[in-house]
Amino acid sequence: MSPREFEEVIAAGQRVEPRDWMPDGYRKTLIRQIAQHAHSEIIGMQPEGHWLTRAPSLRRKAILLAKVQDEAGHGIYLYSAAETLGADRAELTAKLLAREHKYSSIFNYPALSYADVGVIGWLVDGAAICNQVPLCRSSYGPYARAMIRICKEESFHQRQGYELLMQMMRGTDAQRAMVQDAVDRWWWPALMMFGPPDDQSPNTAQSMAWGIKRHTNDELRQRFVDMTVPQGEALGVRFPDPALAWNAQRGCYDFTPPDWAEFTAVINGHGPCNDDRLAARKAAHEGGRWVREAAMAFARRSAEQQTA
Ligand code: BYC
Repeated sequence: MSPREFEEVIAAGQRVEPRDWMPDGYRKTLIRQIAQHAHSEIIGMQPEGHWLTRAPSLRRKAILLAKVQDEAGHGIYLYSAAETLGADRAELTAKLLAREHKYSSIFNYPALSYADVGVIGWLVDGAAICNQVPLCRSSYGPYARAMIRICKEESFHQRQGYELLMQMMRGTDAQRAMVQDAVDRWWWPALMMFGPPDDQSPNTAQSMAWGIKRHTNDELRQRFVDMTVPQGEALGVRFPDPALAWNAQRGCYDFTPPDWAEFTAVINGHGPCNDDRLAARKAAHEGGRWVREAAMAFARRSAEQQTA
C-alpha cells in the first residue's frame, strides 16, 4: 500500500491491515492506545480479583471468576493486536512496570465492599462498552476485530453487575446502603475513564482523522451519562451530582464534570492504589517467570526435534 492508498482506505472507512504501509505516527499512536488498553485489562483484574476468595455464594464466585478470566483474555488479544504492529509484548510489560506506560485511571481506586463488584460491572464495564463499541469500527483491522469479542463479553459483565445490584437493592437497608456508597465512590472515576475534556485532549483530533477513534472523549462521556442515569433510576440509587438533570433543549443530561486535577494526579501515578496495583503486577510477572522460561525451553526443544 502506498501513502496515497493509505489515505484512500482511511477516507473510505475501510481497514488497514498489518502488512499495509502506514505512517509512523499512526503505528505509534495505535501501539500507545492498544498497549494502554491491554495493560488496563490486566491491571483491571485486581480490584474485583480481590473479592474472589470472599464471594458471598458459590454462584457469585463462579460469575466473578469467569469475569476476571475474561479480562485476562482481553489483555491477551490486545497484546497480540499490538504485536501485529511490530511491538514486543515483553517490552510493553517492561514499560508498564517502569511506569513509562499508562493504564486506565479507574483501576487505581479500591474495591471496598462486595457492592463494588456490582458497581464495577455496571459502571466501569458500562463505560468500557460506550468507549469500545465504536472501536469495533476502528481503522486498524486487528484492533477492531479484537473489540467485537471484547464488547460481547463486556456486555455480559455489565449485566451481571446490574443483576447483582438489583438483588442487593431488594435486600436489607444495610445492603442498599452498601450499593449507594459504592455508586458515590465510583461515579466520578467512571466519568474520568473517557479521558480529558476535548479541549485538553492532545491526541483526539489526529486519532479521529486516522479513524482510530470514532468519537471524542466528551461525546462518549455524554453518551455514558445518558445511558446510565435511567438505569440508576430503575435501580433506585442516587448519583452524587446535584447538577445532574435532563436538559430538554439539548435532549441529554446536564452533569458536573469530574475533578480533572484528581484525574491528572491519578494518571501520573498518585491515585489511591497506583503503587499497590503496580507492585501486584510486578509480583505476578516475577512469579510467572518460570512458566515463560519453561514454555521457551519447550518451544526450543520442539524446534530442535523437528529439525533433527
Ligand atoms: N486513564 O489525548 P487523550 C476494562 C491519557 S479496561 C489513564 O484523550 P487518547 C475493564 C492518554 O493515554 C478498558 N490515562 O488520549 C477491565 C494520554 O496519555 P499519553 C480500558 C488516560 O488516547 C477490567 C493522555 O491521557 N479502556 O474495560 O486519544 C475490569 C491524553 O489523553 C485516560 C481503554 O483502554 C484514563 N482514563 O484517548 C473491568 C479504551 N484517559 O499516552 C473493565 C481504549 C486519557 O499521551 N483507549 N489518558 O501519555 C481509548 O479509547 C483512548 O486511549 C482514551 C484516551 C479515550 C482512554
